[in-house]
Amino acid sequence: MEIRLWREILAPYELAVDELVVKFNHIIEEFRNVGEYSPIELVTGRVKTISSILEKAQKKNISLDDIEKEIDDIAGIRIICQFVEDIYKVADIIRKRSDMEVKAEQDYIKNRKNSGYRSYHMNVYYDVETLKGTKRIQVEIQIRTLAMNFWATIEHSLQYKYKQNIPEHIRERLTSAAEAVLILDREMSEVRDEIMDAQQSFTMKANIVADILTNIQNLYKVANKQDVIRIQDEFFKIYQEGDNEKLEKFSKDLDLISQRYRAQSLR
Ligand code: 0O2
Repeated sequence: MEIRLWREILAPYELAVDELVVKFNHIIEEFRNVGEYSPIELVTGRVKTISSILEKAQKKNISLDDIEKEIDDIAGIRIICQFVEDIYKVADIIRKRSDMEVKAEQDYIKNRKNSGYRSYHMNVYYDVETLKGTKRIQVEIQIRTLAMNFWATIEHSLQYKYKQNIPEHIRERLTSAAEAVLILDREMSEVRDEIMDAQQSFTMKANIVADILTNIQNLYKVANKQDVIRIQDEFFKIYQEGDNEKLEKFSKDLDLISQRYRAQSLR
């Protein structure tokens, strides 16, 4: 097949990956905007390279005409979570979406592969709009923890280096590293609530401070300058005390002051 034709075939896959990365990043933002912990830590996406598609087709005896039907990971999304529990929450979010239809799921966490590989895979259908109309794209979504991703990335590079024949002594090291990753994920889950609390209060504080600063900035346009400077000084004092409850109360009071000024300026 000509390179030009490959580009045409792969273009809708590029679009699907770009759109999905935006959508998953938006989920992170939605959680953080309401001061909630996001089960998604980060998202990446890629379209398989032509050489990698050809290699897989050859390995699995797939004819060029059947590539789009038979290779379901031409478009790939990787979702990285902090904790194993988050992976199942993300899978639930995906199942409930109306823009993705789940075709298959593989839980390589409960049933890890012989290599030691752990990850949750979801194969979904996703529609993209092109000049030729709607095109249904198969996308593979891999959901894993930061630790699982670390192991899989290194193992994948070694598989590539040794062309699937990793020497026995390295294989043994990888197996024990996989075991260490499993233990690390378990240990982290044990302190999950505490870590989540700390991260949530950090996000909440950041949101409150951002609200206060926006309010102060807007007050400069409508209120007496001396009053705003006084409010600003009060904010710095409370901020330095480091008491989140006081900061929250200050933010609520400031909301009321801002509303009053806004109402006055509309009269
Ligand atoms: P790439 O370069 O990541 O795209 P299979 O026939 O079992 O090898 P299949 O049927 O496509 O593969 O499905 P499977 O097993 O769910 O694997 C899909 C993808 O999961 C792989 O894509 C890898 O990204 C990842 N994966 C699966 N097993 C392993 C493993 O043992 N180690 C690592 N590091 N990753 C794995 P590709 O096409 O292999 O490669």
